[in-house]
Amino acid sequence: MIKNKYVLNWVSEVKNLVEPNSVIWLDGSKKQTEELRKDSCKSGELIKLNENFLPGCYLHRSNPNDVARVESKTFICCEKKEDVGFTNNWHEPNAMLDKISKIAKGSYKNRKMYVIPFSMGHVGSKFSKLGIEITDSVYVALNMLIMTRVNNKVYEIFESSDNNWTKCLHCSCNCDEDNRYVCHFPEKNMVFSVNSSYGGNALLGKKCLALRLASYMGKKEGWLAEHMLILEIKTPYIDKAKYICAAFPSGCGKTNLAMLKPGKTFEEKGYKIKCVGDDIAWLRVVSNSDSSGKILRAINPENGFFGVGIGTNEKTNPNALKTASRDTIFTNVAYNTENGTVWWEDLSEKIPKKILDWKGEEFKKNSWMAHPNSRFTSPAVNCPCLSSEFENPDGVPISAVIFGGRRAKFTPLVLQSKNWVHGVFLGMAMSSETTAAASGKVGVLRHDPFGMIPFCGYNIFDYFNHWLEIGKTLNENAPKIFNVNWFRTDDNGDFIWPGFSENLRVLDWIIKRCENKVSAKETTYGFVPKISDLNVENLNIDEKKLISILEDDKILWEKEIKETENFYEKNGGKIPDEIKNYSPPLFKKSQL
Ligand code: SAT
Ligand code: MN
Repeated sequence: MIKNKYVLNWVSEVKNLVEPNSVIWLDGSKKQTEELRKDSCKSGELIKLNENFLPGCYLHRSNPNDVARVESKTFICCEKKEDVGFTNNWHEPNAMLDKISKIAKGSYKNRKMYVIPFSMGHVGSKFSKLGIEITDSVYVALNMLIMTRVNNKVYEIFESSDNNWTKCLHCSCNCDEDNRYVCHFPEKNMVFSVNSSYGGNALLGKKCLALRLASYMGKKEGWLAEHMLILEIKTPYIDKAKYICAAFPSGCGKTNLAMLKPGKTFEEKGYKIKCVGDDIAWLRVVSNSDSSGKILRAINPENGFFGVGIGTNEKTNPNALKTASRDTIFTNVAYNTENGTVWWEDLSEKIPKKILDWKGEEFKKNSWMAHPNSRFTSPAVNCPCLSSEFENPDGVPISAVIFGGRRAKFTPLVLQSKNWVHGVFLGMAMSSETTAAASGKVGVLRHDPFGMIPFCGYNIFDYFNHWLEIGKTLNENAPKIFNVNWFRTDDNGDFIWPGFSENLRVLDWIIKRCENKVSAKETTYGFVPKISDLNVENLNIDEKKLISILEDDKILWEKEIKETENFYEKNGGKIPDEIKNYSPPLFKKSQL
């Protein structure tokens, strides 16, 4: 137990509200975790999988109404409505607190209350933040033990942390969709979530703390919390590893890119990719060790992966499959009853003979066996390509930032911005087709600036200005900014670019650009590769189609710029003047 009086007061306040029959403090120890796993199998919340094939692995089936984030039920509750901007739902904090406290009142009756002190980031690092999650769900508790750092060192550091930590309260209640709320109180440094036990709504260290609240803290304290993977890349032409951050909306392949396994052609040449993070990056401007100005360094605040099952297989992401082969909780995947393992569409060509779908029901034709947003929760240490820098409390130096989205018909395979300001515009202009990670229609094009539309916890126009400010402090050491699009399709609707391990060819060009090892074709709206500079050795791709996705289409950009400008104006804001006045002027009427 922690003796910090602020912690004890809050835990006792929550206990009085939710009225559990017992309180258990989680310490991350093997023994205690094993007890929780046993309890959860007894209660039916988890199913133990075959120890011979999937050691330490479990299957969880959620309530079928609770399978994704619910953006319509996600609120930022702060004093002034204008502080949250048009991308968030706002609510007055005290009224919301009253409303959800009523829902939570007595909801732990006959249940256990798990208290989980955790650290996002390395315990004690200047990058890190502390939190305490209270939950009545053993499933949520076990996921938190994987996704965050929970150990004795966290307990120690809490003793000298006064009130500097985030209160995270989760109540399963009865999973009532109409009374589901995920509420953030930035001014109170608190998250309160009721009636959902799905990852993004219930593992409160993740999207709630590490993105929505952290982005708000970052704005106040001068750093960035981003929906970004972090990868390490070694190439034969540079001695030191380089680090890249990449922002994509949920379900666009961040985990696959972060764990990319180079194909034979590149592996033999000495290319290596290591993973530092697959979903969230916290970035700070720090002095360079050789005192040559300021650089941007990033950590992954998480301690595990919450990856999408469907789409993960030997070809797309063998490293993720290995990562999820032990000590993993699978959620809403199909169950192979013959051998006690799991399955999802595309995992193997053959559908196992005896199989139950994600709801635990018999196979039905034309229906999903695994839910499209089925997930695996695995410890980072399981990852065969985890970077040794994952544990560096000072983070890694970032050379390039990539923005990307799913765009069937627009934005080239890769485009380099002309400078930081133009790069911020590329982040602002990001749009992507929606995926199953959030409830709602899939495949609809929506604006998703910086992949942060569901996660920026404050006014997005202030966020854009914050990015511009960060750029000023970095000056000539600022990472280069790129935009990528793996998802262009031809007239038959087939993907033109093969993606997955072949994306290394694009990363290679990006690193060469950062190292001034290659020139580029300059267009009005950025730099694109000359066809001779993109390594397409052993790649079976139609040259005409390749040329079509390397082209930067001026007319389409002009339409896109106008559309982006209208979108922001319609929502009561504008593109910052600094971007509009950027030379060559992006928004000059004469160009439109
Ligand atoms: O929000 S989750 O953590 O559940 C996954 C995602 O949407 O990125
Ligand atoms: Mn994500």
